[in-house]
Amino acid sequence: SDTPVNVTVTGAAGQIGYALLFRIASGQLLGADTKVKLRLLEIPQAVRAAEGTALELQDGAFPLLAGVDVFDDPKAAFSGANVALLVGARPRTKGMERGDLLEANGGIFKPQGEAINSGAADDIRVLVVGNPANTNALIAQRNAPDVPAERFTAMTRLDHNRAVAQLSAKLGVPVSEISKVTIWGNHSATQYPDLIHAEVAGKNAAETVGDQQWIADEFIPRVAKRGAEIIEVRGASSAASAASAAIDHVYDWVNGTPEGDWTSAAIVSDGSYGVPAGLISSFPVVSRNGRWEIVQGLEIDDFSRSRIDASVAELAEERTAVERLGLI
Ligand code: NAX
Repeated sequence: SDTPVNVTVTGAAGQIGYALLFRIASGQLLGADTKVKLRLLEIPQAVRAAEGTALELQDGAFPLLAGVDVFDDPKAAFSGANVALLVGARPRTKGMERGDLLEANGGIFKPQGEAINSGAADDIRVLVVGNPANTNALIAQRNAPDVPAERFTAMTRLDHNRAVAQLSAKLGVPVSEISKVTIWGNHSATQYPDLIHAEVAGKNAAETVGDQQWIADEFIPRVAKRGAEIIEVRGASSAASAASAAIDHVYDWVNGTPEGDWTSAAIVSDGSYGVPAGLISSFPVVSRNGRWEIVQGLEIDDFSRSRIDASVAELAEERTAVERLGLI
């Protein structure tokens, strides 16, 4: 269509933003037929840097890029937004307790949820990347009561892609032959990367690996702590891989997931798999007709049950904490 889609990106001057914006402008977020208009939100101190990135976006001469605007006011930035990528967040600094972290992020995601509620387009889709992503998404969602709850999601696609890549390396098979991997729960160290239902060239992955010890003691912690490994080796946190996962998440949400496979996304629970309704938790999902659906009917063994429960318990604690802070 010729009408551009409005894509709002927060934290636009950050390192994920820098990797993300050029891929959006090139058409990889929504598809090669869709024009996009970028709306960048930054805090006042970083607006000038975002304006610099906007100049570079102009210099890309992207045929699909219909314009770039920079804002320091959430109300203006989310006005008319069709897609919102909430990347900017308050990082945990030394000596900061979890309660302080949730409170600081509440100060960001509550007003952003309100701004989305009052001014975004009717078809708004929100992906929260900024950590703690699941609970930041919950704060934004609960402060946007007029927007269908299913439009708020948090990113576990990077964890999903990491799990696929680790399995591919272990078995020496291309990533294209791996399907049905799942990330359950919170985007945190408690997440559960699940290979029980995964397939490698159509065969069960866990059986193909044939080494439960490797899955429990190497695969799961490696995926869950990959962010720390990247920081150690690269000297900075994951940025381009996170941007790439955000592109994958929104592309699949809008365009659908391939038949015979699923992916992972944190979406509002409907109570499936014993995850309390209303929590924003990662599930195995497919996208059909522009909506995420939880894959139903998977058998959950005892090992998986205890891992899922532990991560979901952490999400429930975070929800209680933000309730007590009056953020939701
Ligand atoms: P940076 O610190 O490079 O950039 C963050 C940007 O957000 C800064 O430019 C800052 O000025 C801006 N910002 C802060 N508050 C804002 C507000 N209220 N409105 C608009 N902009 C605001 O961080 P970066 O490496 O880009 O990471 C961004 C977030 O992604 C972090 O919270 C990080 O923890 C999270 N991540 C999430 C991942 C996931 O899988 N869900 C993986 C990668 C990443 O760690």
